[in-house]
Amino acid sequence: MDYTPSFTVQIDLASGAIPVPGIIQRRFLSDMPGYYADADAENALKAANPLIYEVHYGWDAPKIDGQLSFGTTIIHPGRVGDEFFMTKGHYHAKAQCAEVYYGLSGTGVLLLMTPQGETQYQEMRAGTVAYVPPYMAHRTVNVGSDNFVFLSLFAADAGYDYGSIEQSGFASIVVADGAGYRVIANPRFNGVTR
Ligand code: M6P
Ligand code: ZN
Repeated sequence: MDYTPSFTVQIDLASGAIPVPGIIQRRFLSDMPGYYADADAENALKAANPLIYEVHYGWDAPKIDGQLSFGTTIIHPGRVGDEFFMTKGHYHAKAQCAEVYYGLSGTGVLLLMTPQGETQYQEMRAGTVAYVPPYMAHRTVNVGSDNFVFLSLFAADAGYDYGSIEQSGFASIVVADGAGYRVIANPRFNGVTR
């Protein structure tokens, strides 16, 4: 039996950074064309191409049954038009795999969607544990003026299905409303998603 050695990693709670061994994924606006509802606002930001979010994985988990992946997600503050910076969002390739999020700093909204396009949302801040149920697409949104940082924990072999969300969009979007936010229907959503 090849046992995985035990280990710890230290998360900087304010920044969300996990120092070495770091596997970091960065997503800029150019990595998510057409994801935001306001195409003109997206165009206006094209040259600046802001960094929207980063994922710092805690380790390079073997993608096999029984192993767990975890990492921090750091969504920077900002908007494309009225719509707050957000992750791409995905279903799991093994759609039955659930996931847990734990808020570390800042304020965010977790959007959830069934394959029939029914959405729910949950507000998250430091200390919030959010459960992402099986079969639901999930996307996180930074609705504050600081970084929104959370830990995620999921089956290492859950896999990612990005294509469904890329094509259909999310049925709900999160937009600025004065100093706060509101969750509204996405004008670009185009139906059943998976
Ligand atoms: C969370 C987890 C990760 C995911 C990340 C960014 O940390 O769900 O698995 O990669 O958010 O979201 P996305 O993959 O949709 O861009
Ligand atoms: Zn996931």
